[in-house]
Amino acid sequence: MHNIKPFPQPVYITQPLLPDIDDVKNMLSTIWQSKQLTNNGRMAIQLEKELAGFLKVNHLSLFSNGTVALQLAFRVLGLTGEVITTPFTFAATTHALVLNNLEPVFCDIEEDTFNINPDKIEALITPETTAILPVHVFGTPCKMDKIQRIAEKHGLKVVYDAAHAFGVEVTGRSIGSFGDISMFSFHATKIYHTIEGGALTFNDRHLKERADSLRNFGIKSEEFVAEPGTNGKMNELQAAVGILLLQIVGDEIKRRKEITGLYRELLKEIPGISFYGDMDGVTHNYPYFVIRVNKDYFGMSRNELYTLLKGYNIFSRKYFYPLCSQFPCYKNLPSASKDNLPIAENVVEEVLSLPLHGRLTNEEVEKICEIIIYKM
Ligand code: T4K
Repeated sequence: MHNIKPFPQPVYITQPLLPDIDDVKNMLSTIWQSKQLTNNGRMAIQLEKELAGFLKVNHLSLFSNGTVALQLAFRVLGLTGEVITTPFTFAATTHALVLNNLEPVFCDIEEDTFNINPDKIEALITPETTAILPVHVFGTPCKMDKIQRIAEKHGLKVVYDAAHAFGVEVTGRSIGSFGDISMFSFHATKIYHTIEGGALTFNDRHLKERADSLRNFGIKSEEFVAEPGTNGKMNELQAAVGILLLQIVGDEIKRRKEITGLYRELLKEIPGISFYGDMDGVTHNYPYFVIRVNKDYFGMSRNELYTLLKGYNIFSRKYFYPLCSQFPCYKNLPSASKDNLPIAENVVEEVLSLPLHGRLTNEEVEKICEIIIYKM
């Protein structure tokens, strides 16, 4: 009855947004003429300024990637001891803490947003806690007001991992303006990218100055190195791609919104398949389309659906399975116990991210949904 053939070419979870190749060649020729390839060149300075405007933040610093940016954010704030964070995230979030000699303390997540549950943070605070590191998972904003109140009450810093949240706003306010520092990733798999790249955003100018120094070895002048820094600079080629993509990322988000709407429409009445909708007052960016698969009602587990789709050349992803707290390097931490993370442990077995990017056609989305609906 439903004779669906596999896609002739692999359909990946994402495909990078690419600038016009002739525009890239023009940018390259400008860079070639200037001979300035990196170290805070013209392109990087221009992109930093344009991005701060686009993201409506007071101060912004560019980095070679999001992970380095996050590691330096902790250094900028002088964090020590323990940091309360979510286990439901990409490995980089937790690794960035540990690479800075900070101990991750895992807090459970909310059932409806997959973000850190602020109601469970206070019980995890000890005299060693210096900060909270929430993640706006899949671009969904955390409960920033609650988190800020807890942080102020206990004298903690807040660093947001906003890797997925490019362009998200809450009642007109940039997601990057909450907390002490936010980190954005500009990796090729993100809505907006610089091939590899990242940024930190700040309200306090002094924090930006410190971050700028730390990304350039702590060098203040030719003859004065103030502190141990690293090499976290964005080069001119990355920045050039970023300048070009900033001009078209708005259209990418619009198209992703349409595709998300189509997925929601086609999958809305399938028993055992659920997903969340838009939030009131939030400008979303649609980075991932994530479904939750309840085997009892759908008749197939998340893993079985993942394998079924693969047979059709569709490469969905189990983001973020396994939980960071399940990694061999973290599973023995006291906060990594299953009892501490009941919601995260359950959610991570059921989530599946379906292909979503601006080049996906409606026909492709319809076919993906048909395969899911008929479990063919
Ligand atoms: N915090 C959070 C919450 C994050 O999600 C991330 C990164 C970070 C921090 C760290 O930021 P960065 O240091 O990366 O800036 C990808 C990305 O590598 C990673 O940046 C991202 N999160 C994570 C969620 O996804 P993988 O291992 O899933 O990527 P990969 O290579 O399997 O790519 C996925 C699909 O995308 C491929 O099947 C095909 C397609 N693709 C990928 C690349 C790289 C392309 O078509 N072209 C490409 O160039 O990690």
